[in-house]
Amino acid sequence: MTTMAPDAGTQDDVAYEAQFNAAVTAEERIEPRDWMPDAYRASLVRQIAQHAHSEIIGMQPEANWITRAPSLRRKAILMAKVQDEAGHGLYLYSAAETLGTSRDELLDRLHSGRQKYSSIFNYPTLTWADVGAIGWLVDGAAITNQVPLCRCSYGPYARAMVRICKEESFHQRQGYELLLALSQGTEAQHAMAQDAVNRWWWPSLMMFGPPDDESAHSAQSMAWRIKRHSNDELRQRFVDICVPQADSLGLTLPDPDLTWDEERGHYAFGPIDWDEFREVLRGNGPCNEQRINQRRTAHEEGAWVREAATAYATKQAERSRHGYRAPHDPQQGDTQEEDIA
Ligand code: FAQ
Repeated sequence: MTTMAPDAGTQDDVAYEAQFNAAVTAEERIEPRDWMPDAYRASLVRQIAQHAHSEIIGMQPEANWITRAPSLRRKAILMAKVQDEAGHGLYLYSAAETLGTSRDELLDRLHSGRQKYSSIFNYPTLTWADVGAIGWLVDGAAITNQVPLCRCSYGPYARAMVRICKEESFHQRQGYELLLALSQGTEAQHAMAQDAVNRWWWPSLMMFGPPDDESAHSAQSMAWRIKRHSNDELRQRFVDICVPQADSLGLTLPDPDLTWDEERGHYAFGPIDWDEFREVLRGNGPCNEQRINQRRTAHEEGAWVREAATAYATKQAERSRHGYRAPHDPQQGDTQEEDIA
């Protein structure tokens, strides 16, 4: 889409809104400098920021196991995965910044509890098998939810999602492979894998958000083509994918009501404990306090990095304004080598 934000008085908002709606209907991408309704901008900032917060808070449960990974190979894989999640946070905060909010402001909203992050990251990782269950189920749910976001109407978010989904796919596979190794291992390893799946299954279904009839944003987000499917549709898709995968893993899903519904062509599943979901969102999950405290501490302890990066950027900007690099002056320690280091 090419309609630029209007100069005052050139065209009224009604006409711009009509053009915006036509672009969305025609599956054109909305770009940062295009005109967009304030509510569209606000809803995108809300969703993208909460997604970014989920990625960086989501580093904590698995990072808990990096020092205790059972082999060098597992440790290298897990470190790469956790680093990817930091990267996803970075792409997403950058996408949110294109809508006119700063990363500082978004982090402030997270730290002060004004913005949410995914409920799933408020559960503890009790055993090594939890790393596998997170990869298989949590990343699996994330991919199911996020592949349609690659077609989101807002360009920067959609493009960020393409790369994120590729990486999530690797994450999901490593989790599946880890669980398979445990499931086919000793009796105790199999039991550990089963226990992890039992604990992560229901919270993974909650990741898709409240049921459609309680979802405040779905209808508008789908009309704007931010979301492409409802929460319940994606949840059902995830269940349908997981049932045969659990079978191949030699594990069971902790739901006695899970049965194939011939008529609908989907698996029927038991009731989700939405009271538990609401409690977690209110801050009363098993790890809410620990997660947010650790995040705030990490932010405070990283202040010196932000200050150094800002000082460096200011110095670089100063230099490029003057069009030259300062000559080597050992007294000032102002050398190119130091800059590179
Ligand atoms: N947890 O009206 P809806 C990952 C909130 S990334 C907490 O249905 P919407 C990668 C919702 O925000 C996981 N809050 O909302 C990874 C809203 O609150 P608000 C995150 C939730 O936006 C893997 C209110 O409830 N993924 O896992 C949850 O239409 C492994 C009403 O809900 C994304 O963020 C929840 N589960 O649909 C990282 C994907 N569900 O804003 C590390 C992008 C709902 O009014 C390790 N986001 N809420 O205060 C989305 O697709 C959507 O925003 C939904 C919610 C589907 C999450």
